[in-house]
Amino acid sequence: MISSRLISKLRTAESVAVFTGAGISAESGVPTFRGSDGIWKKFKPEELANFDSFMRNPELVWEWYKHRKTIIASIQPNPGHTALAEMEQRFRRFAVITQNIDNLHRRAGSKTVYELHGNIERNYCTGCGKFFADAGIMAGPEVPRCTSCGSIIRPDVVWFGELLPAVVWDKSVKAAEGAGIFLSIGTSGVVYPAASLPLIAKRAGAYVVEINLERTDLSDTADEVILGRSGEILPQLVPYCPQKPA
Ligand code: BV8
Ligand code: ZN
Repeated sequence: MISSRLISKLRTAESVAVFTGAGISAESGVPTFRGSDGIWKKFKPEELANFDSFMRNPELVWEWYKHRKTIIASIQPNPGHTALAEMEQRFRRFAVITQNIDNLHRRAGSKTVYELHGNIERNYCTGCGKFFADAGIMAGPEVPRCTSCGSIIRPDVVWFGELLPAVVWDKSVKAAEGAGIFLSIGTSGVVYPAASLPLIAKRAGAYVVEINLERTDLSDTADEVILGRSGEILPQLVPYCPQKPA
């Protein structure tokens, strides 16, 4: 049930920023990090998603990323991703800021997508920075090496202890600060600095709405919390958005 307050905000907003986490991709079949099906449950983030562990045990980390690449290559965006792509057409300014590395927002048709934590479909050499597409990586040896300099190749994702891409972060903060409505969708809000974006939006005057299966650390910041599946809730918002400009 969409509140009358949110309906009136959707009807009049000039700009919308959407912040997504693993939960929006759960209905596509991508396991979340901390939910009951969470992938972190089997491993601790420190063991897998940080540079030192990677250089110490590239076999284990590559096994995990190849497993995830295989899952992501076999799935489709869900109605939650598609609804956001449709909503982007209805507002003057609309940005998706995602923590996800699964590329599903772009595959659903979203144009302005800020990937805070990188993209699992990209890989680069730890020695010379050369980029490598997945095909060669998946078919090659357990730990892929650069064809130019022989160094180990890594996934183009942001690991714990690594800085987020500066330009992407700046654009995400600006989108949060300029938003009339800020939607926080499918995230437990425990990973920083990403999880500071809802508060940044709120302080700048946005109407903050959390859409999540359960309450989280962000719930108290939100003006409104809608509990449920994003794949069911987001399509319900589309009819209340401004009509597509002629
Ligand atoms: C940095 C890429 C600075 C890799 C990821 C102590 C306190 C505060 C911060 C820190 C601290 N110690 C360390 C830090 C910093 C650290 C951090 O925040 N740690 C946390 C764990 C405490 N952050 C960093 O290291 C960041 N860098 O700070 O650098 C710096 C400064 C100077 C010098 C050097 C560095 C980098 C963090 C990036 C880590 N990389 N991913 C990969 O994916 O393999 S994080 C990873 O977690 C993913 O990106 C994921 O998206 C993200 C957050 O998780 P969520 O998306 O929220 O997923 P989760 O499963 O947790 O929640 C899903 C939610 O969806 C649940 O609530 C569930 O109920 C809901 N849900 C499920 N299904 C549905 C649903 N909702 C709706 N519908 C459904 N169907
Ligand atoms: Zn190289």
